[in-house]
Amino acid sequence: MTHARISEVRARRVWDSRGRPTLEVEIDCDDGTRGRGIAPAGASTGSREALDLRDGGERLGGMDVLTAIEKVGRIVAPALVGTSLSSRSAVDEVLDRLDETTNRSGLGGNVTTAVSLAALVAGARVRRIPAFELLGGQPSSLPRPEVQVVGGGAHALGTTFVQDFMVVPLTATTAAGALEQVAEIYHAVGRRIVKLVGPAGVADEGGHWPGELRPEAILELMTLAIGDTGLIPGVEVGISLDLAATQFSTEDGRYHVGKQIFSGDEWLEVLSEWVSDYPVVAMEDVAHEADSATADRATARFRKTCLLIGDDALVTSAALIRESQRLHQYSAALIKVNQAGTVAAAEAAVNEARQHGMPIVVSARSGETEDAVLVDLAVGWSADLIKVGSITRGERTAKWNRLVRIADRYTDLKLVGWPIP
Ligand code: 2PG
Ligand code: MG
Repeated sequence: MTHARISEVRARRVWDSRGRPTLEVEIDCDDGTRGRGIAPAGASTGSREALDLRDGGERLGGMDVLTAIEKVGRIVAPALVGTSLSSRSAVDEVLDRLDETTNRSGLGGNVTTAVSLAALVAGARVRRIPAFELLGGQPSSLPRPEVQVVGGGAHALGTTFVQDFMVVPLTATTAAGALEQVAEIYHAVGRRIVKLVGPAGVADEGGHWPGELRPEAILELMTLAIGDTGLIPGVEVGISLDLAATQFSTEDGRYHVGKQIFSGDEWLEVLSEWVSDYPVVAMEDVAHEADSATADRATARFRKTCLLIGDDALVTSAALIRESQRLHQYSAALIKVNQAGTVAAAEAAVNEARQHGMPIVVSARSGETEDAVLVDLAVGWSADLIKVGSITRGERTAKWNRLVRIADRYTDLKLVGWPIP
C-alpha cells in the first residue's frame, strides 16, 4: 500500500534505435519518486494493433511526436495529477476513460504506452520494489531467451523474406548459460556468413544481414554454426523463425516466396521441408494475419514439434486470443505492450492466453530504446520466452543485461522449461 500521488506528468521527444523520434514520459510523485517510460515502435505491425500518433508531413519522415507531446500536456497530465498509485491499474483506467477507441487512436498508442509504462515504474519505485515484483510478486522462474542471429524482412529491406532467424537454448537452465551459448552461436554464424558472402551488415535488431541469401541457406549455416560451438542442434539449441508472413502475402492467402506465388497449402509444404531439414522448434506468424485457414492448418500440422506463435493476428488482445483458440489457431501468444496500449490491457491478454494453456513470449519491437522495463514484464508475468532481438546493440543488450542482473540477484531462479516435451 502506498499513499503516493502523481504530482507531475511530463513528455518529451527522444530517439529510438532506428534514429526515429519517439515519446518519453516521466511521472513524478509527491514522495519524490519518478517513473519513466518510452514507447517502442514496430515496423511489421498488425492492422489491429494500437495506432501510434505521429505528426505526419515531410519532417523526420512524418514520424515526429510533437502532437503526442502536446496531448500528454493538455489532456493526460491534468487527468492524472492527484491520482493515487495505491492501485496498480489506476493510471491505465484513466487512460481507458480518456480514450475509448479500441485502437487507441484517440490519444495515440505511443501516448498510452509511454504513460502506462512510466506509471508501472513509478508504482514500483514508490513501493521500493522492482517492477517485476509489482506485477507478479516474488518470481519463481525466468523467461527463456529467444535471440535473433540473422535479420530479414521489414527489418532488412526485404532482402530475405523471412524476418527473424533466432536461436533458443533448449536445455540451458540459467540465463547466464543460455546467453553464453547464444553469443558463441551469434559469432559462429557471423564467421560463416563472412566466408560465404563476405562482409555483411546488421539488420534493425542487430542480427547479421547477409544480403540476398535464401532462407534455406541461412537455416543451413545456422545449423552448422550451432554445431561449430559444440552444441547439438535441435537438442541443446533450436532455431526459431518469425516468418512475419503478413509482409509477403495477401489476405486471400497467396504467398510471394522469392519469384513464386504459392497458395497457403503450397507455402505450408515449404515450411514442412524446413521443419524436417533443420532444427526448427518455433514459428511465429506463419500465415497472413487474415488468412486464418492457413494458420489453422499450420497449427494442426506442426504443433507437436513446434511452438506456433501468433503476433500480427493476435496483437496482444485478450478478445483476439480467445477467438483464435475457438478456431484452434496458434499454440502460443506473443505479447507486446504497445500493441495493446497499456500494461493492464497486455496483462489481460497474458491472462487469457494462460487460460488456454498457451505459452507466452514477451517481445520487444524492432524500434527500441535503452528502456529495459520489458524484462520486468516478462519476469513479472512468468513468461515462457523473452524476445528482444539480437545479442548486439545497446537497445538489445540493455534488456539482456537486466535479465542477467535479475538472475544474478536471485541465484535460485532457473529458466522456465521448454514448453514442448
Ligand atoms: C515482430 C517484431 C520483433 P516489429 O514482428 O515480432 O521482431 O517486429 O516490432 O517490427 O513488429
Ligand atoms: Mg512478429
